[in-house]
Amino acid sequence: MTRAPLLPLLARGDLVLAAGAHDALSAKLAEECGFDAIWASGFGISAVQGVPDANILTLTETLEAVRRIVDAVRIPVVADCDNGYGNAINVIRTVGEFERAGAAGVCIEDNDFPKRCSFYAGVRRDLVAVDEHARKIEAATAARRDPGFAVIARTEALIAGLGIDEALARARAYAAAGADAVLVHSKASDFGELASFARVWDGRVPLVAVPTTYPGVTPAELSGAGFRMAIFANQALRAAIVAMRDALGEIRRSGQAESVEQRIASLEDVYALVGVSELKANEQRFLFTGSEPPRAVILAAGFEPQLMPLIQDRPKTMLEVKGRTILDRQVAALHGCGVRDVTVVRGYQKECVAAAGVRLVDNDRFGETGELYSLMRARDALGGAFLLLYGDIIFEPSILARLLASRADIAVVVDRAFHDAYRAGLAPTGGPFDLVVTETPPNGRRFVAPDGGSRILRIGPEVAPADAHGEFIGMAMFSATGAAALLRVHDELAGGRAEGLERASMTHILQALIDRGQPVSAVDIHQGWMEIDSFDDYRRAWAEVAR
Ligand code: SPV
Ligand code: MG
Repeated sequence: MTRAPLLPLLARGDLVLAAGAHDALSAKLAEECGFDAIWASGFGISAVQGVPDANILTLTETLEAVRRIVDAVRIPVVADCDNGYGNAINVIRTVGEFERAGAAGVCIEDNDFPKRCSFYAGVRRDLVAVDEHARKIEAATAARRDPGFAVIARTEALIAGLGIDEALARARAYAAAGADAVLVHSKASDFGELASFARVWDGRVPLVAVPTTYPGVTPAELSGAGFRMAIFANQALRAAIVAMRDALGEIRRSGQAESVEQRIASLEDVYALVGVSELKANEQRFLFTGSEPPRAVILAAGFEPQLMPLIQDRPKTMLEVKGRTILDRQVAALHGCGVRDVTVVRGYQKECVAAAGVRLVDNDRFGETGELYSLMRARDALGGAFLLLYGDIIFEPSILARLLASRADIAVVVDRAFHDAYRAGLAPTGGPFDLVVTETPPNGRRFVAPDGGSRILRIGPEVAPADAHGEFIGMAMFSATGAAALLRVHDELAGGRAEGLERASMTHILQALIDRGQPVSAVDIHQGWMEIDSFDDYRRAWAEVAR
């Protein structure tokens, strides 16, 4: 059975619009744009190999290209098989190969072997005798396994200057030999020649046109004249040439990619076209055994005016503490725990953010958005288990190791020292702090957390210090399930246009998860970390961090 048949479309009556494709990507774009079918163009497939359209490529090379196109789309693919790669005997193999490759049909033209592209001027142009081509068409119909596999006969009589009578005689002979449709090619600069042909055509099989040299013809004119399919054979290829030349020329002139950044496809666009999300899903399903390290996302986009002028020329994460930036310290700790896939979300003074081996993504709206928005800039890193780190904390690596050992779907590091300090009247000044209430409050001087960690009931700056059982330090881990829950709740809130979502903090989304019944567990620590929120913090960091 032909995978995506063309013949029912041709029988539909209205004009079938087919786009020429030269590879899988151009075919995907044509499908995305809503074309009914793909024309796997010999002209384009040759051009992308840098050779003329003159049977320079072999059957197998073209077949390979067609296979990739067929695999990339769901709509029917018509393979441009030039002259069938030889005589009727060669055609038998040609049809077998292209049918097995999943094409919806083949088009075989009456050019002699080797063919010359219809538009090349000043080249030899010989057609095979009408009877010989009719036998090739008959051989093609005899060779197909599925009667739904389309055999389109193409005559080059008008291209060769043989006139409408010859074109008509040939089209009739090919239809009589069993062709499902006849492509009448013309290189006239308007539709007049083909319209004249169509007027004398008896309509026994549908007609196909390739409006390359007469691009002004309208769909209504084509269908009014009796054409059932229009093939826009090479426009995508020509558009790509202009776009590539333009971008490359500009980059060569300016010496920077920035000059074209706004007019080229985003990387995300490319990822979507090539199915990166499917790749990730498959990795999750088939590769990860559960013991692979998670990815890490460091949020380092924000600007905090109270730290001026300390952060005048760099973001907080790039502040040095005893010769190493905070970011370097974090990345070293992550690497030390085997976490090598690290994404840093930068915003304020983004040009200054640098650390070996990290991937950088931008939140250029850092001034008006919150941590959640920053996190979503790294969305492609959230497809499986991931660690979240605020970019302004210094911590003992053992804390990271404890977090990584958690089996919870969502685990957040909670410093229980806050509770004791507050009780002792030593709670730090400043704030507001990201405080937490757990279901197992610390009880007196000694405390042992339940297996798997205490469940968190409330989290965020709204928790009053007097109620708090600890402080969230800005480190969390999400398993693949936890990450999926986070994205689900985010998308639900985004879909409902939740007010203030763009400004939401991490604790907002954690609380939203808790409110929806998602368990969030505490990994308890007792000190061992610092954040840099003020000059005092920075001074203390210098004083306390060992070299
Ligand atoms: C092709 O795209 O390869 C075609 C159409 O055969 S044309 O180039 O117009 O001949
Ligand atoms: Mg061709």
